[in-house]
Amino acid sequence: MTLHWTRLATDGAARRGVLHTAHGPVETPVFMTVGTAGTVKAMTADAVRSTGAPMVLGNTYHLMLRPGAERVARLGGLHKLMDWHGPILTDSGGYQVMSLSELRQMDEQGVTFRSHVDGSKHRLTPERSVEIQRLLGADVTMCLDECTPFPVEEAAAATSMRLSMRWAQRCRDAFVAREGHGLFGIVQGSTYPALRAESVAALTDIGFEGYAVGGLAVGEGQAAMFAVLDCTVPLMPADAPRYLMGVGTPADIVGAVRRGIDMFDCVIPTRSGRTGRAYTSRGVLNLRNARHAEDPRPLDPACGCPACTRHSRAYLHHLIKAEEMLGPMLLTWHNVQYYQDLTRGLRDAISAGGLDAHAAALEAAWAAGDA
Ligand code: PRF
Ligand code: ZN
Repeated sequence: MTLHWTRLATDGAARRGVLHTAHGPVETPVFMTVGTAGTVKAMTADAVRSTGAPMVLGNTYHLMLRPGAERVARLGGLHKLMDWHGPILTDSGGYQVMSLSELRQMDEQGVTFRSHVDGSKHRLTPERSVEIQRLLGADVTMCLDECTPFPVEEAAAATSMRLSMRWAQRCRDAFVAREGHGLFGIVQGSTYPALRAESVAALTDIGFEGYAVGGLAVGEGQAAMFAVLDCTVPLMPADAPRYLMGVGTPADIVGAVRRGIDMFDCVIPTRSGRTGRAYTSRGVLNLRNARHAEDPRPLDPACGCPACTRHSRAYLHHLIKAEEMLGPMLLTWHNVQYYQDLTRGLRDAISAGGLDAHAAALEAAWAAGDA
């Protein structure tokens, strides 16, 4: 059987379920830790596993440029290369081409661009993106799409979305079905409800193992993002997993789960760990701040990670100020742990039928702070 998702419980629009992949089951709602270039930056695979993170994300764009998809395949695939034996979802490259590469040229067939690494010229088509993701060994392959920039006029958003829908059909045709592997379509249409509806209809006509909402978290703000989810998610198939790409803060995740989203990925926990920011049960802390310099308390008393159980805020502050490598390592570890604890709490609350109260308690604790 290809990759599939089973629903275990619901609470309002929120769902708890299990995604069955070639590399094992994944409980949803799930937060996928970002491992862009074949590594969760600043963490070993053992450290990632220790947080309970079940699934990581890799990027077609980065890995095709370096070390190269064929090379990864010759080395035994991304799972082996990373020593990550859980499921891997790979993004298709479309979004990263738009945000990172130079001199992009889009046409009906695909996109040509220059590498941000060495300026070399490359081409991605829907067929090549699917092939690269197969060479990497992805459990979940994403369709090549165009992440429509924001803001955009409705006519331009329609043209862009319809191109992504034609590419989605070509990805479906190119994808070779294998046990426990699946292909996800990506809904586009910017902030226009009619375009989002048209995009969902186009993708469900083609048929995918899962459906992603793309084109959000691009500067529209949380209220506009939730408004898009309110009009889009109810149209998406109830028996397939729903993935909100590139989102988000803890509050974004809670709001999206309450609207029926099952899967997330975002650089926030890893990237902000490298800049000294910690997400905790009492809100966000910036460890660069001098107020932590002699604070003997743990970063988050509710957390079981090494940063919180073995060290003080004072030590973490010192590491960050001194630009010691261990500072970003410990804060990344903590943030990845926090996101896993957050999503586990959401799953348990859905099973117990208490998601509204749980969300209110989380938000009250974030607002209360720790000072
Ligand atoms: N498309 C793809 N990947 C993405 C996005 C998208 O729209 C987003 C949206 N912010 C993040 N990652 N393919
Ligand atoms: Zn911690």
